[in-house]
Amino acid sequence: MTETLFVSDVHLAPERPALLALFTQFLATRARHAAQVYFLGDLFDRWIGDDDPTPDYQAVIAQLRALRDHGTQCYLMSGNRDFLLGRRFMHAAGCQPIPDPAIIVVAGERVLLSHGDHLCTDDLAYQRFRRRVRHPLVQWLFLLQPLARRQQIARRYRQQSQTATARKPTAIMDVNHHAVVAALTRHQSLRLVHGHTHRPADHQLHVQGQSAQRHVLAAWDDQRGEVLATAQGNWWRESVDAVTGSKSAA
Ligand code: LP5
Ligand code: MN
Repeated sequence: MTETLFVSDVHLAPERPALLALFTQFLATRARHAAQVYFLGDLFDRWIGDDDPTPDYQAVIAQLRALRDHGTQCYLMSGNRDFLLGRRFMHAAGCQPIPDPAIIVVAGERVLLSHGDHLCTDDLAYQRFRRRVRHPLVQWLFLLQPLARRQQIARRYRQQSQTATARKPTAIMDVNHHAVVAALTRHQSLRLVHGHTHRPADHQLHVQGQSAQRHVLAAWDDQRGEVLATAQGNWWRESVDAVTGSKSAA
C-alpha cells in the first residue's frame, strides 16, 4: 500500500530537545513506511539562512537525507517562519522544494497544498509584514548580515509576532472562507491541506456546487505530533508520540 503523509508546523528549534527527539524518531520509524512525505511549512521555528551551522539543524538535515536514502520521497514547502530555506538546504537534506500553493495528484484526485498563511487575508498587518519580508531585495540584504545579527533580528521578529498575535482577535488569524473557495476554484480542486493556524480539523465546504474538504494540520509540541495520511482514496490522522502511535479516521 502506497501511503502519503502530510506534516506541518513542527517548529524545530535548538532550545526544544524533546521536540527534536520526537521528530527524529518520526523520521526514523513512521515516515519510512510512507512513499512520500510532504512538509507543508514551518518545519523550523525560524530559519536565518542555509549557512547556519547549528549542530541540531545539521542533525535534522542528515536525518531527512537518511529518510530519502531509505526510499521515501520528501517534498518541502516553506512557511512564514522558515521561508529562507534555500537550495543548499534542499540539496543537503534530499528534499524537493514545492511552491505555495502546490497542486498534487493523489489517487487520481487534485489536492491543493498550502502552508495557509496567505489565506489569512483578514490579518492585514500580517499580510503587510509578509509582503515586506518576502521581497527578494529585503531577503538579499538580510542574508548579507553576519549570523549573530540575523539571529538577533529573527528573535526580535518572533517576539514582536508573539506580542502581536496575543492582541489580535482570534477570528482574523484564521483562513478567510472566500480566499479558500477562490483558491480551490482557481486550482480546480476539491481538497485543500494546510497548516499554520494550529486549529486541526476536517472541514466540509462547497465549491461551485460540489462538496469539498479542508484538512487543517496540527502544530507539534514536545510530547506529541500529528500527521495526515492518505492511501487509495482514504484519509486519516495519526498521532505521533514518543511511546506509541494511534489512528483515527479523518
Ligand atoms: O508564526 P506565528 O503563528 O507566531 O505568527 C504568524 C505571523 N507572524 C510571523 C512572524 C514570524 O513568526 C517571525 C519569523 C522569523 C523568521 C526568521 C527570519 C527573519 C527574516 C527576515 C527578513 C528577510 O509570520 C503573525 C500572524 C499569525 O501568524 C497568524 O496568521 O498574525 O503576524 C504578525 O504577528 C505580524 C505583525 O502583525 C506585524 C509585525 C511587525 C513586526 C515589526 C518588526 C520589528 C522588528 C525589527 C527587527 C529588526
Ligand atoms: Mn505558520
